[in-house]
Amino acid sequence: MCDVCGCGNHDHSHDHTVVTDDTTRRNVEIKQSLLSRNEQVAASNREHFDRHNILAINLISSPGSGKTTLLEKTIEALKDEFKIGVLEGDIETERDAERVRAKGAAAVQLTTGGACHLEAPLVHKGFHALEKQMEGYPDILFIENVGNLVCPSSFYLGEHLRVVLVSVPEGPDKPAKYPKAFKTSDVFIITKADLLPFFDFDVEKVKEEALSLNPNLKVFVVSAKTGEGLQEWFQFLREKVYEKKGAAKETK
Ligand SMILES: Nc1nc2c(ncn2[C@@H]2O[C@H](COP(=O)(O)OP(=O)(O)OP(=O)(O)O)[C@@H](O)[C@H]2O)c(=O)[nH]1
Ligand SMILES: [Mg+2]
Repeated sequence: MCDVCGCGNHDHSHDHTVVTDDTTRRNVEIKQSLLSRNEQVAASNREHFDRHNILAINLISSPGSGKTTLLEKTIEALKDEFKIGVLEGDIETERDAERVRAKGAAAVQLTTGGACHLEAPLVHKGFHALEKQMEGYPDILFIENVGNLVCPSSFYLGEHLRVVLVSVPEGPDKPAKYPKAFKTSDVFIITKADLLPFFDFDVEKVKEEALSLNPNLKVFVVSAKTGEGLQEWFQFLREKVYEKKGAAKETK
């Protein structure tokens, strides 16, 4: 079992084999070394993105919250304004990459083969494959993490923005139960707003709870089905891309 996340996968880029009598101490050491290796590669990913003026966005949520659907809508809306690249994280299958490619974005599927989160070295490798596919660099890189509200919060990938999504049917208690996902994110998107009439989900209360964990969160309430809130999300992305490109010009 993975000492960091308990995901049952032994195929990480780290060594799980060292277990001595003092198992707890060793587990802590292994965890620290894995995280610090991840941090190093994440920092080099970030430098690479900055060098090429790429806005990198890491999407995290439970399985089925609507990450890929939101990406499909975003690609449809912004593909004529920006070059969009996607790294799709899943345990198995190429399905999400196929879905976003069908909307006109370049995409590389990253399959973890069991691990419940993406790590920076896999993103590094996937991004080089994406560069080849695009024969250049995207303006926006979306990284859709493996569906899971726990482990992805602990692994920085080099992103500029981390976006956490919760869909209405998941219930209103997610910020309180999974605080790290909200504390480490920049944006909180409540998805499937069209389903609000059918669930006990008090949007204002959920927002309040999330903001009490992290007052800097930018919050959106959207429905990919009705289009509610999507224009605000697209405008936010435009501003972030322009901000990034403006900052790059100023430093030249
Ligand atoms: N009613 C409603 N359904 C939605 C909305 N957005 C997504 N869905 C549905 O929710 C289901 C899951 O959506 P996905 O976009 O695949 O979710 P995901 O987060 O990418 O899932 P994983 O990649 O498996 O973690 C699909 O059946 C979507 O059609 C929405 O705004 N409203
Ligand atoms: Mg998906």
